[in-house]
Amino acid sequence: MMLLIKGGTLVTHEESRKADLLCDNGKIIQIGADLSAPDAEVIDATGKLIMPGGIDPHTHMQLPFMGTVAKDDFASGTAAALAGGTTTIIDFVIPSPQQSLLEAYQQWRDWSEKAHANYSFHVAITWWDDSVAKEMTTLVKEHGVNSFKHFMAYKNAIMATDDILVASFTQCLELGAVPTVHAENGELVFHLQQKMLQKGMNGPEAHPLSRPSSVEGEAANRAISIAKTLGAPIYLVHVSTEEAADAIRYAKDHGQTVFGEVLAGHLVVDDSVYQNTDWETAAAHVMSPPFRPKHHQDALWKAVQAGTLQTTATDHCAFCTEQKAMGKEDFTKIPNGTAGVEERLMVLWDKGVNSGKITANEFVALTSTNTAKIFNLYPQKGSIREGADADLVIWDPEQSKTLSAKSHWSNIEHSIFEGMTVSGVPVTTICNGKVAFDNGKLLAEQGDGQYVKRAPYAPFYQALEKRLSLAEPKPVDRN
Ligand code: DUC
Ligand code: ZN
Ligand code: ZN
Repeated sequence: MMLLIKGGTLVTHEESRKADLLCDNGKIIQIGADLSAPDAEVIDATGKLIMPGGIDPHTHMQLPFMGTVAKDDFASGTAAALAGGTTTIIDFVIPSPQQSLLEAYQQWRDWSEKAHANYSFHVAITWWDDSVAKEMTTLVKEHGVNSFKHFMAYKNAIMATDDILVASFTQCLELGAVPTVHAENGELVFHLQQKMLQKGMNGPEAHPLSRPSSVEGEAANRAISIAKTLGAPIYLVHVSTEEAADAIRYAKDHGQTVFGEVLAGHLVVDDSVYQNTDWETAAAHVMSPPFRPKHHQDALWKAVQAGTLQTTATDHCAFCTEQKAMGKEDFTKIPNGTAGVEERLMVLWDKGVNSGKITANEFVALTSTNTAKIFNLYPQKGSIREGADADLVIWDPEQSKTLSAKSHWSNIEHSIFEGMTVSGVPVTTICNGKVAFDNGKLLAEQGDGQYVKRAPYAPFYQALEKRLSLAEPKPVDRN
């Protein structure tokens, strides 16, 4: 059925203007003044903003992790996404060490069939041999994967050591895929965790002490240096410290292709949460990297404003109170993860746009367009133009809401944004040309979400190739 949205203001990463919008067959087919279509379902968007649906480049639905499985699966997690105006998530396939990448990818594709919203996958490189390189090629050429993830932390589990980073970044460069990193020095984390436990520090307050900002700074600098040496681009997920943001800014200033992502949580929550005298509340905030002392928030906002960090995400990885209790006697066993896929846009609008830190157009860039560009979904997604996918959010900048686990769609009993009142909320979310969420009601069905293939991103690879060929070493002619 056709969908006609009338009377609203279109807000994209480049402009804001009043226009009607007609969608059919999952696509935007016409944009203009006073459009009419007799058979269409009409939405009155007077006084509202119409923006590209959010794209969350970092979620973990149904992730098997630290001895349990994340509570939000692809059904509940994408329902929460739609409730918050996000129409596409990029989740992570994380093969166990020695597991075939293709086998793990197929497992995640099976799990994600029940998604209400669109989804795509990064694939993690957790081990290395020639078969991994071969399967990366198959994933890029046949399955629409154009990014690979490397955990520099989680020693004795999924940690990618330097030899793996070098081999995998080299293969990414060959394939035109983007290497991404979780930048924390896993050796230091392991060492500091043991030290904390030896001191009798076994509660959640020890978690941030085992992962200080220098642990992230070291790994960020190392990953960026490795990428620089190989001539590969690099994307740092969940940048949470001034040190890592500085490393990205320095590299960009020196001509390197580096991208940085920041989580809504890291922008607004600080490390005082780990001092909460209620164990469950403190443990509910255990995620990695941890929430940081407040001055990092200021540095992150400045990095967002300066363009050092281009994307916002959530790392949505929901563990309930019972699961968190696995670490009651030992903080290193608390499953790492928090939710946020529903709240990201509202938090960023309220703390970013309402406070004057960013414009509405920059909000669109940060929540949708930049991710679409980096991971090669643009302009199909992340834009409002004829021919683009009809993934949209209708936003009421005047409406307020108090965020709470009591009313969120995630399957867990706590929220890192508990009690925060935000102004500016999504009222209707349109996914693949259909109203998927409207005024508190989920209308999408399980399976409505579509798998989104992503081709390798030619433009920045072409630029890199040119740069690399200019820098080709030449032997000295001694004749
Ligand atoms: N950090 C988390 O908090 N959860 C999942 C994985 C990660 O890196
Ligand atoms: Zn991570
Ligand atoms: Zn993550």
